[in-house]
Amino acid sequence: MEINIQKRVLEANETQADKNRKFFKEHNVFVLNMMSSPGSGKTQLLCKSLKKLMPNVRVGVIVGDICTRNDADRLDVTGAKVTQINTDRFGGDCHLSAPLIFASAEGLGCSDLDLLIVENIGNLVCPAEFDIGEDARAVVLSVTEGEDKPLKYPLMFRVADVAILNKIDLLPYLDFDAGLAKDNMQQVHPHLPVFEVSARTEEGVEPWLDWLKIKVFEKTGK
Ligand SMILES: Nc1nc2c(ncn2[C@@H]2O[C@H](COP(=O)(O)OP(=O)(O)O)[C@@H](O)[C@H]2O)c(=O)[nH]1
Ligand SMILES: [Mg+2]
Repeated sequence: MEINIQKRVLEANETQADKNRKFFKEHNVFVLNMMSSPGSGKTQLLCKSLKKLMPNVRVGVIVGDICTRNDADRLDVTGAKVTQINTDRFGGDCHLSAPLIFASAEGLGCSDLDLLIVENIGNLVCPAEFDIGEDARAVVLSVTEGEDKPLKYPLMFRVADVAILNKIDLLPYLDFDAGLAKDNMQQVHPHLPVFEVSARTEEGVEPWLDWLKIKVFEKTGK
């Protein structure tokens, strides 16, 4: 007898994700799920973004890694409410699941937030399969990863609502073709908005934050 465990795991996750959506709606908070490979610059981009958003936009962050609270420590200095999830206790899961997000969001407290950002575990594969009840998904690709990654890992780019091409300050030193990377993203997801940024120099960060602020306003009216 064949037991489809993968299907059951995803169904259980989906049930909790629906509860999360209700919880986030009740608290009138917009939830962004940020995903990428390890090292593409999620935490760095968040550090820069939060400094610009706060205190006008009240932001909380749930950050996931298998081990360490390094990223929470980096994000703490922004003044945002931050909580770290480590999955090594749960077998080192490579993604954040809806039940984990619910427990963390309840612990963090959402009633005083406008925006909750989830920095997912670095991985271009599994996080794309797990709905956490978010309002939008952002994928970050950095210019050192290769233009072909959207074609190799299409689901991540298909489920994304926005893409960020990070580390553009390094373009002069690389053969990376930013136009081709963007074309590849839009080949798997037509009309996907793509923002070219450098979390190091902050070039392009404002247009990306304008996109985000509009999304927060559209849901919360704040
Ligand atoms: N040159 C450059 N380096 C960056 C940029 N963004 C992040 N980094 C560096 O890339 C490395 C990984 O960044 P991190 O934020 O930890 O990535 P994460 O694993 O996706 O959270 C760190 O050494 C950052 O300083 C950028 O825009 N330009
Ligand atoms: Mg990080």
